[in-house]
Amino acid sequence: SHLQRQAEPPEADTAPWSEFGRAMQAGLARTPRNISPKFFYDVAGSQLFDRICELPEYYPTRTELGILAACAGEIAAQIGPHAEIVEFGAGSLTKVRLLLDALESPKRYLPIDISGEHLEAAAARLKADYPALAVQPIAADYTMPLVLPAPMAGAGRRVGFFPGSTIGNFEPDEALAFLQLAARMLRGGGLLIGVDLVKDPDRLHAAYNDAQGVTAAFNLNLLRRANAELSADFDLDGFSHAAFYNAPMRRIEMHLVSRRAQSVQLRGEHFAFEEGETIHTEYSHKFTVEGLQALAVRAGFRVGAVWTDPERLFSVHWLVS
Ligand code: AVJ
Repeated sequence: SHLQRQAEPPEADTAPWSEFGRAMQAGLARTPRNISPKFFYDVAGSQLFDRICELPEYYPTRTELGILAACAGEIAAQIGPHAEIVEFGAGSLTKVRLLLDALESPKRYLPIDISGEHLEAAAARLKADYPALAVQPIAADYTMPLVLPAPMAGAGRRVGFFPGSTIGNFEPDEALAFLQLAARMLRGGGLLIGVDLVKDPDRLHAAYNDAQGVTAAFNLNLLRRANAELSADFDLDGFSHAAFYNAPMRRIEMHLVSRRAQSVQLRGEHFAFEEGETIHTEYSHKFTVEGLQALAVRAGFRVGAVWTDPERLFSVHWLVS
């Protein structure tokens, strides 16, 4: 499940106000250039991300699944019976199954995602496997305040689920704002959140510079998408993938680097690139257990249990609201 990873329907270049188009145009006009990682996730980008999750170097997905499987009983005990689970940026709906299987008669599942169509299909499949569970997908941008339906009669705690270290994509102030929003939304319940931990920089570097080049393809897919949806003329061989660990900032940064001086056209506007000039495409912040807990407390949560893997690569936190 990942932040806004679902595809939006491609919009013709005659739709000048598509969100992607506006963001790309504004991002190219800025210095330094940047674009939000949420635009990675068109259909091709979502498929590339699924391949990333399977890579030998990309430990987060399988490590988090391992933690959820190993600690499901303890997690379920914290959450209690008849819970209502609200998932932020629900993707494949695989991780939540581990949770649902462990919970005592979960009452309702409310997956929130901006891509309504994909969400409906995934929710229907889930519903078929959990006939006793009320499944109510919500097509919305969860970084904006939204009103959740009233609790069902007899419902237990309302619990947020935010796995995958998706919070790492946010800038620190955005992460705080999200947690504040979640704390308000989940009052009387809690949040189960997965975050990637600070570790050996070589391990981090390898996870974002895989040998098969899938992460590079995922990054460059943004330019392919701009060409396809916005009639831009990015030369895909003219840019290369760069990902590095910024240790003082505790984050992986991904960029697209111009391999030569060149000009790119987007909707009649020309953007000049010098050799080596970059478009920043993603931050992936890494946390310490204490750092995440301090942020959660600032946002209005009370710190509960935390589960990690034996290598302490990844952590899953129970935050009480
Ligand atoms: C889905 C944001 C958690 O930051 O590790 C994976 C995205 N980018 N490889 C991450 C990603 C490059 C991923 N998140």
